Amino acid sequence: MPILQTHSPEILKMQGLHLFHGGMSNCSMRARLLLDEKGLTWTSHPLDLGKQENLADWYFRINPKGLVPALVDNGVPVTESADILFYLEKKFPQPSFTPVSTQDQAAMNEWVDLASQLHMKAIKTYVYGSTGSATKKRSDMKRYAEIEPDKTLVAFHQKTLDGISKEEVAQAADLLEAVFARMETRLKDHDYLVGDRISLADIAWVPQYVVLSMVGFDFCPYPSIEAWNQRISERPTYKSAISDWLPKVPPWQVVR
Ligand SMILES: N[C@@H](CCC(=O)N[C@@H](CS)C(=O)NCC(=O)O)C(=O)O
Repeated sequence: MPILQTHSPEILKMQGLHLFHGGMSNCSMRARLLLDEKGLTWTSHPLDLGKQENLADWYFRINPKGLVPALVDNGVPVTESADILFYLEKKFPQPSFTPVSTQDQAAMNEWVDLASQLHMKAIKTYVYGSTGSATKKRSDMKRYAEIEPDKTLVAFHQKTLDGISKEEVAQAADLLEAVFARMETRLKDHDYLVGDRISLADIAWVPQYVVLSMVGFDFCPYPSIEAWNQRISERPTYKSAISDWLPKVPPWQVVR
C-alpha cells in the first residue's frame, strides 16, 4: 500500500486530511466521494492538470509519480486512489462502505482492483483517444520525461500527442463493454454492485460512468447502469464530490 514516508517539513506539518486532486479526474472523484460520504473534514488542494500544476517539484515530494489524487493525513502521504479508499475505510470505519460477508468483501475488492487495472488501458485510452485530446503539450514532454519515473506514463502521454489509433480506442471500448455487460447483469436485480448497500465498489466505478458518459460512451445498452448512476446521483455527495468539480468546458474542448 503506498503509504509513503517523507522527511519534507512542509508535508510533515500538514494537520488533518489534505486532498490534492483534479476536478475531472475520475481517480480524484472517488477519493472526494468517500471523504464526503464519511462526513470527514478535508482541506482541498485542487491542481489544474492542463496547466501541469501536478508536475511541480513540491508535488512530486507528495506523489513521486506526480499523479492526482494524493491524500496527506497528518503529514503522511497516501497515493493511488484505490489505496486511498482502503486507507480511509480502515482509519474511519464508520459509516462503513464494506459489506459484511467475506464473499462480498472479496467481490468488492475485485471491482476496485478492476477499476485500477483498466484505468490506463481502457478508461484513459478511451477518453483521450475518442476525444483526440492531450493534457501535455509537446513542449512539456522533455521536462516530463526527465522528472517522471514511471516511463509507462511518459509513453502514454507521448501517444496522446502522436494520436491514439482507432484500433486502440476500439480495444478499449471492447474491454469496457465486457465490464459494463457484467455490471448490467448484476444491477438488473440489485441496487449496488456488491451486497445491498453502497460500497467501495460503487465508489470506485461511478466516476468511470461520469467521465465516459461525458465523452459520449454509449450507455443505452445498459439501462440498469444508468439507473444505478441515477440512484447514486441522488446522494448529496454526488454533487459535492463530483458535479461541483466538473469544469464548465471539458478539458478536451479547451483550446490552449
Ligand atoms: N493509479 C493512479 C492513477 C492516477 C492518475 O492517472 N491520475 C490522473 C488523473 S485521473 C493524473 O494525475 N493525470 C495527470 C498526469 O498524468 O500528468 C490512481 O488510481 O490514483
